[in-house]
Amino acid sequence: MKLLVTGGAGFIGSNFIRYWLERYPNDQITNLDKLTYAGHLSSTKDFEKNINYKFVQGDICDSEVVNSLIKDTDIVVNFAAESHVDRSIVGPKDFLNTNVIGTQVLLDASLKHNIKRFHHISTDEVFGALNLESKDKFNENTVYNPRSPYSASKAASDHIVRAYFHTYGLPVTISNCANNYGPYQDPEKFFARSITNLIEGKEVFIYGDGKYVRDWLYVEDHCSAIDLIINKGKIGETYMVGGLTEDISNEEIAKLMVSYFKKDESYLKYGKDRLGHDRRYAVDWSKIKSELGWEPKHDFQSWLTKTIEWYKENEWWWKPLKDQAEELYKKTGQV
Ligand code: NAD
Ligand code: TDX
Repeated sequence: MKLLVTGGAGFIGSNFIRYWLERYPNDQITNLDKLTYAGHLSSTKDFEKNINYKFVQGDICDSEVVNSLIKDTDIVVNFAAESHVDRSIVGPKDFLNTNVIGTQVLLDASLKHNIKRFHHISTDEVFGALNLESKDKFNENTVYNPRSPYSASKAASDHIVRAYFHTYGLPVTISNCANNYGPYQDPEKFFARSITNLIEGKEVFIYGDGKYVRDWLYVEDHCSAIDLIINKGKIGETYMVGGLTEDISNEEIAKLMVSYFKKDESYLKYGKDRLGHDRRYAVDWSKIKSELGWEPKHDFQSWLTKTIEWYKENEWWWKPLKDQAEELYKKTGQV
C-alpha cells in the first residue's frame, strides 16, 4: 500500500508513521507537511532514512503539490491541521485555511485520482462542552456544537469530508478522538508544557480553577484505532476514540505530575483562564469497541509516568522548542 500522511511532522502524525512503518514494513509512506511552528523534522529522525519513507515539505492547500502526490497514493490519512486552541483564539485565519480549505483540496485530489480511502483525523472538541456535574459522554450521534475557532474549523472539515462521501461517493472514514498525550508533543500543549516546566524547575501553569476535564488517551492507542479503522472500518462511518480516564481534571493531572517530581503544591500556579474554555469532554468509544474490537491498552497512571520519563530522557527534542512555546503564553498572559 502507498499512504500519503499529511501533518506527519506533528505530534500524532509522527507517532502514526513510526507505528505504521513498524507494523507494515512493506508499505510506502509519503509525509506531506508544511513545517509550521508545530511541525518538527526532529520528530521523524528515527525513521527518516527508512527506504519506504519520503518527506515532502508542502501545504495541503496547494493543489499542485497535493495532486502530484495523491496520483500515486492508495490511502490518505489527514492529520495536517492547525491544532492548538490557544493559537486559534489569537489568530483564527490559518485555522480556516488549513483545516477547511486544505481538507477540501485533499478531498478534490482524492476524488480525481480514485484513491481507495480518505481517513480524516478529527477531534471530540467538535461536540462542544459537557457539564461538570453530568455523566454524559459524546458519541457518534451527538450534535455538533463547536465553541472555539479551532473546533469550529475542525467541525467544518468533518462536514465537508462527509459531503464528499454522500455527494460523490468518495470512500471516507472519520475518527473523532479525545486528548492525546505521549512522546513528541509540542511543549505548547498542557501535558508537554507542564512536564517540561517541572523538568526545568518551574511551576505548572493551570488555567482558571483547574477544574476542566478532558478524556486522555495515550497516542499509540490513537494510532491503533486509526489502523483498525483503515483496515476494517466501514466506508462513510465515523468512530469516536477515547481513553481510560474517568473525569480527571487538569488540576488532578498537575498534582500527579508535581508529586512525580517530589515537589509540593507550591508548584501549581493558577492563572488567567482560556477564553470560552470548554468545561468537560468525555468520549463514549463503545461503537469502535463493539464493531472493530478496539480498546485502549495504555492505562493513565503508568503511561503518564512513562511519558514524563520520555521527556526527561529526550531534552534534545523539546529544549529547542520551549522558548517558542513560552513566547505564545507571554502574549496571552498565561505565564
Ligand atoms: P500538531 O499541531 O502537533 O501537528 C500538526 C502538523 O500539521 C504539523 O506538523 C504542521 O506542520 C502540519 N501542518 C499544519 N498546517 C499544514 C498545512 N497547511 N499543510 C501541511 N501541513 C500542515 O497536531 P497534532 O496534535 O498532532 O494533531 C494532529 C491531528 O489530530 C489534527 O488534525 C488534530 O485536529 C487532531 N487531533 C489532535 C488531538 C490531540 O490531542 N493532539 C486530539 C484529537 C484530534
Ligand atoms: O498551560 C496550560 N495550562 C492549562 O491548564 C495549557 C497549555 C493548557 N491548560 C488546560 C487547557 C485545557 O483544559 O489544559 C487542557 C488541555 O489543553 P491543551 O493541551 O491546549 O489541549 P486542548 O485545548 O484540550 O486541545 C487538545 O486536545 C484536543 C489538542 O490541542 C487538540 O488539537 C485536540 O483536538
